Amino acid sequence: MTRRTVLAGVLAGVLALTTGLALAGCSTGSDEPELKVTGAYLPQPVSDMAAGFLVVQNSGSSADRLTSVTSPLSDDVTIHETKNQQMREVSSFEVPAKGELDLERGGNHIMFMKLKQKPKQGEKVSVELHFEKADPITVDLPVKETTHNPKKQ
Ligand SMILES: [Cu+2]
Repeated sequence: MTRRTVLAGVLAGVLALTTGLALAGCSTGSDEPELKVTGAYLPQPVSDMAAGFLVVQNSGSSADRLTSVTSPLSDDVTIHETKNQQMREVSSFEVPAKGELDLERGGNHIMFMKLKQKPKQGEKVSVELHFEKADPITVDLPVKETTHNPKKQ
């Protein structure tokens, strides 16, 4: 081995070491939202409108926002909040860091208007959730009976 190759080897070792440290530092201080969807369902609709419910959990240390929802069920899908028993469209919902966004009966929900067909109990409705930072998430909402409410079971 020449002195030069020894030196190169030492340099490579130092580089590998510092890169390793940088990566370790990155994984502990991640500021990306880390999202997971649970408890999704859609009560069987009784008209040409339907509502969808789910929970978005964020285990990351950075907040995100649900900005829109798309679905093959309808070309008119919006996100609604309910205040004083009146619902209204909102432009986005916060998914707090180390927290969750709850879409539940009587509160925030996904609103499907002008349904292309009426899904029946036992079927599934696919939706794609779009976020400000995180990649879109596709979820299948199982169609439940019209009065289904997991909080009351
Ligand atoms: Cu609504």
